[in-house]
Amino acid sequence: MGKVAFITGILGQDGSYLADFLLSKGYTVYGMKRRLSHEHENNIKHARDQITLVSGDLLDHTSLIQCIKKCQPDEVYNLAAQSFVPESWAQPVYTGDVTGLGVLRMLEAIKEVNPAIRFYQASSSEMFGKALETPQRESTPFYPRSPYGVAKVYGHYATVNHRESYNAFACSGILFNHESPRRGMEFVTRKITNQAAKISAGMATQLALGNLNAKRDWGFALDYVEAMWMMLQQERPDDYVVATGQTHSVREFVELAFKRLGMNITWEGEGVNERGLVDGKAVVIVDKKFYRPADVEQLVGDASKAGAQLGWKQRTSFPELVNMMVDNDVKMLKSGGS
Ligand code: F7E
Repeated sequence: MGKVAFITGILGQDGSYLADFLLSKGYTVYGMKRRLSHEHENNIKHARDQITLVSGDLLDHTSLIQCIKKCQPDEVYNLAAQSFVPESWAQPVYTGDVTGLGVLRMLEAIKEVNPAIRFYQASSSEMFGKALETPQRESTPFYPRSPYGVAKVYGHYATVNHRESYNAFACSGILFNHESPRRGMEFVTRKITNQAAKISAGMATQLALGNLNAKRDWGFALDYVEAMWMMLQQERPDDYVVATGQTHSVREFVELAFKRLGMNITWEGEGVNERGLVDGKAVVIVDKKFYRPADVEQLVGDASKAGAQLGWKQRTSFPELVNMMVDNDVKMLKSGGS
């Protein structure tokens, strides 16, 4: 009989790709859904009839116990979180509760209902923050720079601690930024590709961004969900960095996205006065409101442990990722989406 997976955050980018991946492997897939006043099931609508959604919330321990009793999963993937870093300064306590303590609630629920369940925790490169070594690997000390990063460190150690205290099969995947056409519009990559597509179609004139110098190790989300699954198929639970090993600035991402649309950007000015010009017109501007109280300036991961032990490798290059996202947004606009 096929295995059963229970995914929190199934309506998000990673959850929906993981559901696709597990369905293709013959899994029965359950997803947790919070009660919201409006439906937002876009990312899974192509596979909606193959996924069972159950009501639950990482803030409600009882709901987690009920979900696990109902779904009886072999594997739990905890991908739900308040995951937008700037929002974590606006809602720091809520972020700590969902993104940090929520992990512990899930681990405790598993321990109570069925300790044999294998658990994956979505840890984040944001835990490295003001990175203490480059590239960052599993042994690199954490230095989070946002309430989100702080909460992720809590979730990470809750996972490690359940493994060490209760012998739980609990893994933490330290994933660097991973993007896709399903990425939320508020994250910088999708914001760029969507607005660039609109500018190219004459539906917008400018793209306003914050820190153009920030550098990230950007991979493709579908490649990364495979690593999550691989971690739970090992003999022993462990923690793994998943990354491409390359870093690019926001400015470079902007250049590549516009290039895909046939627009070459030249830059003038610096800091808040920096502008990206196309044919003498400023299409990219900097707006201070997108700066963060403390930013993570540069991240780049070393995924050699995941390569050696899981056999994981990145399939999609950085330019392929940018082009895929731009092409998707162009197509979406043409078909009447926004
Ligand atoms: O920002 C800079 C911004 O919001 C990337 C989440 O999935 O990955 C993600 O966190 C960089 C930052 O992602 C804008 O200052 C410039 O330095 O796309 P982002 P993130 O904060 O790296 C990690 C691994 C996670 O775990 C998180 O959940 O881009 N930036 N201008 C901007 N960022 C945004 N959002 N908007 C701008 O206008």
